[in-house]
Amino acid sequence: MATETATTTTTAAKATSFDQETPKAAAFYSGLREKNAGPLWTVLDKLVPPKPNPESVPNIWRYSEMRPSLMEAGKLVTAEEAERRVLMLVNPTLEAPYTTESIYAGLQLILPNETAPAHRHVAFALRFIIEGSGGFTAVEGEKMMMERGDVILTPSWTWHDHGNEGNSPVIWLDGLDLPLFRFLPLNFADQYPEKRYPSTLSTNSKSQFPWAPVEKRLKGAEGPYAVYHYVTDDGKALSATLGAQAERVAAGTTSPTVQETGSFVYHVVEGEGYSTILSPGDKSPKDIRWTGKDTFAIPAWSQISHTATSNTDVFLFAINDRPMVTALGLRRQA
Ligand code: GTQ
Repeated sequence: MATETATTTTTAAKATSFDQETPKAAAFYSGLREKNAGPLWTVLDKLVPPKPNPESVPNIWRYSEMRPSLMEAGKLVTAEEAERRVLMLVNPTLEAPYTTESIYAGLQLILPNETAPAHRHVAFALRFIIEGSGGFTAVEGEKMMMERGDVILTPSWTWHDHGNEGNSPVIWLDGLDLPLFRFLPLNFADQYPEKRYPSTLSTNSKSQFPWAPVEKRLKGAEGPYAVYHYVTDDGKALSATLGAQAERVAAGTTSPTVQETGSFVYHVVEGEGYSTILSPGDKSPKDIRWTGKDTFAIPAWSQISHTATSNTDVFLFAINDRPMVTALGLRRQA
């Protein structure tokens, strides 16, 4: 009790010293606003916090809820009209394009015979194919048929269009570094004059990472938990900004708790379970239950573990911001 009283007194005393209510202080602060200036001391603890303080919160977008909305979007607008028919996954405490502070994610739909016209932009994109066959993405002249579980890259400033030559909807998860361009407004984009950029079929593109070899690596790794970090041909992260990883959590087990200076957008490839997330803004951990094809966001510096409740192993895919965090010298792990 004594400690509590002391703390309260200290806080109150501290607040009083910045008191904006006194007419003199209020006049000073509003005078500063007119000069486009402000007193640092009223916000210093927020700007220079003792530990990372993301505003984003853990959130899940269940496929069972998102898929019907995608299908409705499919009736409302064509892929060509929309240019990209995407439902953005917007963090509840933020606005688009923030799925986390650093990662934008969305669910994109292409119906049979549609084309999402060719364009290019500085922003980097990676995609995880969720369902459908006969879909393709053409990247700078390389046409790649999309199969479930593929990761397909659209490097910065490469022409790309998407289409569907099959007879069922094709849906994938988009991951882009769009939030970066809110801080650095340096994104350029270009429309190609034709619907499609000329392309030829490629079956071994460096921009395409099929699921089978990744799954094989994860299954071949010892122990109940394994993580695979996607790398390009020359062993580098998938881009300068965003990267990707896949994980296996053995049936009935919980992965080790990790905490790092980066955020994630997870996608459940297979299995059922839950993630236990203690994000910096929360007092107690949250359990997020998931099943196949669900997508969930995890804020930076969260303590994270995954539990597989299915009687088969769980496979997870995740988009991370590790390349940009590392490049900026900000990478730390607890
Ligand atoms: O497929 O080019 O989700 O440009 C957002 C912006 C997808 C794309 C998105 C884009 C794309």
